[in-house]
Amino acid sequence: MQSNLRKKLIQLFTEADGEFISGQKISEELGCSRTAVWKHIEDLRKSGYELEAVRKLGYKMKKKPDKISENEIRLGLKTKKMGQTIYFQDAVPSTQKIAHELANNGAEEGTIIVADKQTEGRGRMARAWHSPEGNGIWMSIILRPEIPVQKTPQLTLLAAVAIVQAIEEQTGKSAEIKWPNDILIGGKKTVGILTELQAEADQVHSVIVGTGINVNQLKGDFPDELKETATSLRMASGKKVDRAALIQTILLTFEKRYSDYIAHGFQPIKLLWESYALTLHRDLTARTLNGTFYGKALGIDDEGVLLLETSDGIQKIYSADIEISPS
Ligand code: BT5
Repeated sequence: MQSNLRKKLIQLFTEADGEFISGQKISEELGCSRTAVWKHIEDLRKSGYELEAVRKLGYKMKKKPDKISENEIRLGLKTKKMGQTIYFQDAVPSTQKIAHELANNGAEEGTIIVADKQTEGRGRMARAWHSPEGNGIWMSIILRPEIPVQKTPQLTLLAAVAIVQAIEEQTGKSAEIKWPNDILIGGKKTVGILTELQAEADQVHSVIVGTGINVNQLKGDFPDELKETATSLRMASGKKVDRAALIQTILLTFEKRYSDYIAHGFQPIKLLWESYALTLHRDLTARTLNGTFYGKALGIDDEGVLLLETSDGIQKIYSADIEISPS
């Protein structure tokens, strides 16, 4: 099927929101014969759409396939900038890697790279990120903020706030942020964020915010070493979540928080971040490249740096793995 006809047809069904559309109306909107409409419907069925046909009433869409594609992300996307350029692939080594290449070649701000599966998904410090097919959101967003290099870690906190808000909106589940880059539900890791830079000493060329979200996995889908520490939105909410719709919600909340940030700086993000933070006022261990520190988390400063009250005074933590002591 010509891809723009297919797009139009999916859009019609999406707008109809589960109601019937007559064959006549579809053929008028698509500008093709009723027989051609029937053929297009058959093609959609072959790609996993559940469509019901009833004489005199027409067709209705009962279910979309649980598959993400460029079209699924684009149709119904309400942003002005984020996700206006979409690179979607079924499988990639890492969306971060592709984002770096595209950013180098001048990709515009808001460009997103999404894959159904990553074969070399990565976390911080070259750790592996488990990214199986069909169940998660593995996405990188290219940003080009005009901010000093030392402020870029704030974007990790901004992304965390936007994702928590989108998760709440879409699933009704509240999630908590563990400084700096984890989102947990019920104490288990559901989302990881990896922020990388292309910059010179005094100039940021691009910031690439990678997000890995466990969406529809069940416990058995996680490898043994993650079974006790990780969870998915489906496991937490008891319901399957539409990944394309969640991507759209994330892009919209991200766009809102990002424009707050560009207009008013970090302060509004900091307030929101604190309201979702799991790490505040708790005793914790921070493992950094410069050593391990124990203390109580006092909060974050205006740059997004974690302030830890240790027995030797207040220690600024710029980057670390955090372990929260049982309260
Ligand atoms: C992170 O690193 O949490 C950042 C993860 C970012 C992944 C996204 S996916 C899209 C984009 N493309 C990429 O290649 N990466 C980004 P870190 O804080 O270092 O945590 C890594 C640790 O989390 C691992 O060592 C595991 O213990 C654990 N882990 C790995 N996969 C996981 C998963 N699917 N769910 C929960 N925990 C996981």
